[in-house]
Amino acid sequence: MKDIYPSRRDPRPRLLPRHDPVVHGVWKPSAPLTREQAKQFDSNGYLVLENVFGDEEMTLLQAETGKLLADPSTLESDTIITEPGSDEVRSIFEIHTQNTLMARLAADKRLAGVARFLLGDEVYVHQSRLNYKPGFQGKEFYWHSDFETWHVEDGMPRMRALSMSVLLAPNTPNNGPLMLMPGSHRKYLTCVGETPEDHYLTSLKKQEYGVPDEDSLAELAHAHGIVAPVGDPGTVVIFDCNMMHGSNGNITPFPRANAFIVYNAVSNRLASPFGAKTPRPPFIAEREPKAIRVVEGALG
Ligand SMILES: O=C(O)CCC(=O)C(=O)O
Repeated sequence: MKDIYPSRRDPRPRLLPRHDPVVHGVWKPSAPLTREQAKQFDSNGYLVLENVFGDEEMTLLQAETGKLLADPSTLESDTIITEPGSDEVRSIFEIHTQNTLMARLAADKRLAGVARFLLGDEVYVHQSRLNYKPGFQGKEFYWHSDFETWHVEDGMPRMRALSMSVLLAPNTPNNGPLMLMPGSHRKYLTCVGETPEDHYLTSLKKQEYGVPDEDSLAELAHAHGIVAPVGDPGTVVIFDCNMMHGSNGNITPFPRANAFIVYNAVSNRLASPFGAKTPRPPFIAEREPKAIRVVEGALG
């Protein structure tokens, strides 16, 4: 397969054109987003939906994710990533296959229905994770485009995927909310440096390859600005797979827990990695897509 998004090959970074649409579905009045929301997602590359989940649903989700953190013994040990330099849980991967409520969340029409529309196809969960970012100990996530990594290390062919971050705790200006460069999804920034073998063993704590260079980041930030959407539990932040994003560490006592569900179009299933010898394991990148059966109604 021809690589239209080559990265980690050249000694210098480049800003390449995007060859794929951002909104793949055709808007009609029955779409799960308004025409205005679809346009916003197209031009900004992200969308914030408030009060998607109600208080009772959030209580359930918070209790369940709290249990996962308090007693991770029920989880596959590989899927638990600790913070660099401490035993605090940073991320738990594959939450949608390890927990019934998380599976139900991923299939929920309010998320998966919107993903189906934006991606213009049936969708499956490419990756899911709980990013905990504990008070005082939660470290940053450096700037990156998810697509760059998913393309190079997992073999995702095209830009036809998106992430949904479901806020489980208040995300405030202070506790390391997600930061985005609106509009940065329209160009593809290549990175420098060959991918080492089993890169994921270290990159999930702190990424060192597939990291954009500072000059290009500065150029993007000056051109597009940086936003950091905040919100209460039950808010959902949707962002395109090629959005430049990251977040600061959390030195407040207030944890910032978010569940991320990544949806990919079924037609965009993974090929061989475009820049790594072996693909990453399925708990990070699903290689056998099964279209989600979307479920309607309240969680629980
Ligand atoms: O949780 C965050 O703030 C950012 C997470 C992120 O960018 C990632 O996991 O790829």
